[in-house]
Amino acid sequence: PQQPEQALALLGAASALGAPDPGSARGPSALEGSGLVASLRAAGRTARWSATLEPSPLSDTAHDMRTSLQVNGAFATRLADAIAGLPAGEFPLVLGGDHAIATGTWRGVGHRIGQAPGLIWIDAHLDSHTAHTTHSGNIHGMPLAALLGEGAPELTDLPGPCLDPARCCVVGARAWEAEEHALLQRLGVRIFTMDEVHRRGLHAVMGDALAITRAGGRGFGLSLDLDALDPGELPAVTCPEPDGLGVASLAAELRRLRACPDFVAMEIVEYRPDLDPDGLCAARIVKLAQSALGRETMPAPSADPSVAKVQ
Ligand code: EXY
Ligand code: MN
Ligand code: MN
Ligand code: MN
Repeated sequence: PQQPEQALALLGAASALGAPDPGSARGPSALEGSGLVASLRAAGRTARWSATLEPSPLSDTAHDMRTSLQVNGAFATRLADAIAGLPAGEFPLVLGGDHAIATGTWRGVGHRIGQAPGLIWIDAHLDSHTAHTTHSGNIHGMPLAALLGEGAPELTDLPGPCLDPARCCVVGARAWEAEEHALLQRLGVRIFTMDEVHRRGLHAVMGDALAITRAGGRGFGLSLDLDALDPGELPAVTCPEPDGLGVASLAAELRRLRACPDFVAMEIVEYRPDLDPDGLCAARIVKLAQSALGRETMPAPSADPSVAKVQ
């Protein structure tokens, strides 16, 4: 079945093992508690919360790099397997958790559809360091490099295909280091910086991003790092960067995905419920998910006169 008809399978990935702060580990339970499933059903979709993956308790203490790579890789492997194992007709919506979880999400999606998906990576950052180039030592700054086959075996030796750089792009980047930028340039990954978004407008940029990631019609996904949004509108993230995307303008662009039968999976990461006491960010996250995954309109009332009209 095509995207609008597929049932949504929501999968919590409750790991902050890749981040400098543990707060995003509570993202899945906060979003589940905010009524995300009910909101998606209200937008016309069949939806269920299928599971929440928790890191093993042994893995939540501070680590050296080797251990950090191991525990993040182990969690990503579990996530990839869980995604590959979802019923064939379902659309995975993965809720993080820090962005290191993407290391598993998109390998699992590739395993599931039998080939590498195209990927739109909406993020203030490039997330393309390796263990050798990172300045921070934080694994959530590495997932896109790992998905492209670059970096430590703990993050690259996972089930499912690596991504095709020609069908990947970053949208909204405004903070990066030279090494990771050079890596993406070498691989030919298109980077639509926040400057380019300001110059050309998000609609034109998203049009290009869709053309790149949908090439060949073999399936594409969206990885939404919430720190791509402007911190004035969505501050509850671990690595806020000024001058980001507007929630309303991104939501308008995400509605384009409703019409894409080759849209195969989505993830939303880096939410910090501990920084969102009034739930304002959660409500905006729900709106963004509804924009991407809602149905255009509720089914038209039956033309069959025998069907009672609901008043
Ligand atoms: N490039 C910086 C680092 O490697 O630590 C910042 C990465 C931020 C990662 C967040 C998930 O996008
Ligand atoms: Mn990110
Ligand atoms: Mn298989
Ligand atoms: Mn980011």
